[in-house]
Amino acid sequence: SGEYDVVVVGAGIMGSSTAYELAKRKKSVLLLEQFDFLHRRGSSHGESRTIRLTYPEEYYTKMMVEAYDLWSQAERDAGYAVYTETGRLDFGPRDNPGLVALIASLQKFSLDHEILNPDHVSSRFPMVEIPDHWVAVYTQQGGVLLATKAVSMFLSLSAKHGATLRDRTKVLDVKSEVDGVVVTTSRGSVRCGKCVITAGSWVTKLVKGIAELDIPIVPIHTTIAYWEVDPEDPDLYSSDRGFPGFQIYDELPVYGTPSLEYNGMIKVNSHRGNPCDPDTRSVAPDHKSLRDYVSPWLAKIFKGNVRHDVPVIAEGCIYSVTPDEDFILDSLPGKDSNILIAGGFSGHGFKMAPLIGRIMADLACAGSVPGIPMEYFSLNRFASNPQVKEKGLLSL
Ligand code: PYC
Repeated sequence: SGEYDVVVVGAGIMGSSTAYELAKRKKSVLLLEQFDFLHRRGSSHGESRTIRLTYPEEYYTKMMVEAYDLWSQAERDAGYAVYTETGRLDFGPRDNPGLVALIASLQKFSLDHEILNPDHVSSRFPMVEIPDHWVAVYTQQGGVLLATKAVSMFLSLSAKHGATLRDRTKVLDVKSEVDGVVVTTSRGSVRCGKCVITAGSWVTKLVKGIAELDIPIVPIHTTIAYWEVDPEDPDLYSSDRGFPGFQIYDELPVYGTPSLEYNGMIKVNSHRGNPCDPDTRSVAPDHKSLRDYVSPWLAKIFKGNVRHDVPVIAEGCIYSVTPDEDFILDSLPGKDSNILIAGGFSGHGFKMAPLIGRIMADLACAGSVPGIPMEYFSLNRFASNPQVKEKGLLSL
């Protein structure tokens, strides 16, 4: 047992970056993880995540400008890199609303980009072919974050700045008292001023137990897949040959990254997934969804250069999805206001991790967050608007 300014529950990318930011501000911080640090059962593990400025929503584009800066600061503090710039190509039908909005966001903030027609795409990226009525947007500032290395970086930085880190410690209960919070774990209980819950797919179960509140986050089982490039030219889709991270804007988004972590393979996945229970799901890859949603795109845009019937490596992962795919960054209502949650990252939050750390540290330390439109991330947006816009990208 002990006393801390803040206990952070869940040591994935969001918990570790929040602990880092709080520790840098000289708060006493305890970071708890139910499994081993860097485990593979949640949403933070693996080789890579995409990072991009390109968002249809202006607020995310603006947030990414700050997030990029915070990634660089953390890398400087650590003394090594987790980001590789590969460039980024977003493409789809000319009138796709997401693509149209994304271009408008880039223009609004005067961020460098190039609009490319299909001929430009073929001459600039000879390994890619897009249909005639499509358009592409290229941004140099885009690429790949090494995922497990990034979590490890924030864990090390948290410890370096004084945080206490404890894994194999399951949180059993979080209870509000008049002047703080008591966190009961499988290894005893601890008091704190604030408790920040960054438990990914486990947020819903934890909060239900704490406050009898149904938070609308649905865990989705997804599959990460690596596909073999023609062995005659295995570097064709490497960033050394100019191949960028990409996303296809179509009914079902498909995205990918160049060969970085494994020679001769590219990572291409869909946003498709099915609801799951994070405690009991099978971690097996969903080969049917890869066959149905990814293989046809590989055949279409990669000119037969990528073996598209079956991936070489495939692994399950989890998204924790809100109905509008915006995050939840808020305190619990009423007497539980010293308990904060950061969740519902909906498959696109990793790239913003250091900014989420900054936001949660502001919320915990000052109760307000300068420069961020927090109304998009409030808990009560669901209560006040039961018709909250459903993006419906996932098979919820
Ligand atoms: O936000 O770029 C993204 C992304 C790719 C895969 C999942 N999310």
